[in-house]
Amino acid sequence: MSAIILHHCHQARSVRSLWLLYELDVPFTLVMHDFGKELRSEAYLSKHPLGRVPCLEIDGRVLFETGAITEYLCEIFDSTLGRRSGDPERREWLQWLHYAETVAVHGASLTQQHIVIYEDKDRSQMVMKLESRRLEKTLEVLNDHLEGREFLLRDFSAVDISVGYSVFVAQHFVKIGKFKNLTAWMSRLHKREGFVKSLIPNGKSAIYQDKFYGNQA
Ligand SMILES: N[C@@H](CCC(=O)N[C@@H](CS)C(=O)NCC(=O)O)C(=O)O
Repeated sequence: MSAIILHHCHQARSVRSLWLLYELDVPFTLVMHDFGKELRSEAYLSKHPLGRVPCLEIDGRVLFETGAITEYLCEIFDSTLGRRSGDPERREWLQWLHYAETVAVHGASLTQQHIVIYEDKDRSQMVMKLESRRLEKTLEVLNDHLEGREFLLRDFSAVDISVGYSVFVAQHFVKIGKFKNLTAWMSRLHKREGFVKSLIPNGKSAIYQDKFYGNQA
């Protein structure tokens, strides 16, 4: 196995890959980037053509997309955090792995509206309202699923990492206090050393410095 390099921005989706690498307890090199122009450098674009994170260098090749990185890492390290083909939870593991992006796209849209767009006049009240509602609905589904459960599947797995990061972002835009199962699950996740370590700033600025509840219906 060749060296593993993870390209990461503080609080970005690459938290998922970082947290997973910590949980897998494998050696890797962390390359931190600022969220912004640094990702558009020629050097970085030669690795990730869209200039996004995460981007994983492994086996001398580049792999991007958090879902693919999660599947690949669980597979090559034969980890119990994954659910291999034949495992009764394989189907659900894949479902929640991809559901993490369903939650994340609403968070990304709200991040764009509240944080990336600087001028109030350029923001859309309609988009903010719609996206907040749609995000809240995705959280309600998780809250229902977590009734009577400690984790999304029979025990802690990589999908708790993937979805957990999405909910970390979501809570900057939606109050999650009313979702009792979800908040209890998030508290359990925050007790994991890998999650705590993956949220350490490491010299780069945070994307989420505020809560933005103002535009909820
Ligand atoms: N579906 C992709 C999304 C990657 C993505 O959009 N990452 C964001 C950070 S959360 C990014 O790098 N944005 C920088 C930009 O768009 O300039 C994944 O899961 O890896």
